[in-house]
Amino acid sequence: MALIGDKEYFKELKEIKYEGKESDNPLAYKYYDAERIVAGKTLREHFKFAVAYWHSFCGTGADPFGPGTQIYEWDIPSDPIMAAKEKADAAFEFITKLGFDYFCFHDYDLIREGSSWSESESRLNTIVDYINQKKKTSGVKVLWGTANCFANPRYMNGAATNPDFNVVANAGAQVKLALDATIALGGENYVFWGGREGYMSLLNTDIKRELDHMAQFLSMARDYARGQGFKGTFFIEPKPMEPMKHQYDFDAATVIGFLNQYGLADDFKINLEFNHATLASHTMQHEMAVAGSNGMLGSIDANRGDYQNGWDTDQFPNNLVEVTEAMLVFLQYGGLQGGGINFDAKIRRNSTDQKDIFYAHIGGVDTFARSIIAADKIISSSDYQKLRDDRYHSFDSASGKDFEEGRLQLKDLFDIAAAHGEPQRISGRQEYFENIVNQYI
Ligand code: XUL
Ligand code: CO
Repeated sequence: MALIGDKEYFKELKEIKYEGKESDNPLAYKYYDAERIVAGKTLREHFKFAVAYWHSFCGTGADPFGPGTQIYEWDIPSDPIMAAKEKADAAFEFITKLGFDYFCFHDYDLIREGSSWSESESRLNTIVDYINQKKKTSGVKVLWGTANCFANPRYMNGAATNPDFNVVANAGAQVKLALDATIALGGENYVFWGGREGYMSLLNTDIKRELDHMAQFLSMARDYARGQGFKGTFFIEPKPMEPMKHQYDFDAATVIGFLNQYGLADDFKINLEFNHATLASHTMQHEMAVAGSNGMLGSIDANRGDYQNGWDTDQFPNNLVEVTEAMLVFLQYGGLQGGGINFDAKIRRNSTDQKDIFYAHIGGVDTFARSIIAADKIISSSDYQKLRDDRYHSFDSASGKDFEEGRLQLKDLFDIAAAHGEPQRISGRQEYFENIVNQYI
């Protein structure tokens, strides 16, 4: 694929191709053959892989103990428009070299925030026009857009849930512009991650009012976007904590309860992230099963946490057992509803070669490809599905079926129990299930 800008940023790298698992080339896909059909769809269609603009083109590796270590040529120009255009050139070069079809962005990943709403609006319009030209020539698309309503100090007490209405109004202004940009870029979805929607201390917080405000705000954003012709899905991205002590979108179950309570469930689904699931003391598989069984499995932010550290390390995924179990749930619920797999992941601070960001994405992509292939084989070739179904066999006929279909009363359970006596012990066979997963990886 031809490069779009005139300047080449990732000079050491060519397009990444599928070479198969026998290849020794570290800059090739070993499992991700985009056109391979698995469970009735190509891998490209299943995954809709996306690059996260913020990690790959903005985050330079800074942490609370020191500045960034990765120097981005495109961020150097002092003119914000020039810097944003160079960043877009670098981004499109990177995305097309990886063979990805999508990217995701926050508003001010695309261009630096202005000093007034009108300046920000005009900057966003300029970069949206520029990116739209690049989209046309490259075929790259927007999986989702979002607003960064957590970095600016004005949001220190929250955005939509801020106790000060003036801040809520500012968050509204920002989300309006981010929706405009997402719609203008043909974004397929729009995400709300409630970065500071929560509390640091309950002593100064009225939870009920804040939740009501959040629902009101989300309804207004939905109505505005629909009025502008946006047909995509809105996703809420759960996270239990960090930066706040407690965040309202704690986990999938909490978000589903909230969406149902406030009548938002028709327009909103869930964007789940591996490291957010583990921060909530869940597994990603758990979060996906909760969302999937409620028809809410919208999109995925792919990464992983660290097994010893508690925080959101956003490492690139490489755990085959974890991702294979997640892909079992993925296939069980028929994939994602409108979303895709966005690598919300960052290379480590000491990964400073240009190639590192390529190795990271290649590894993540191959982990997903290998895992879905394994999960599909587990479902189609092993006893897995039958073993699972058999555990519920007693509900398929007779009294069990009557129970499921609501034809029994509590007194009937008493009579059945009295007539049948103590049930036999039936093994859950967890270790057997675990061995099946390992066998097919
Ligand atoms: C933060 C996080 C965000 C969202 C988008 O933990 O995951 O990057 O995905 O705001
Ligand atoms: Co995320």
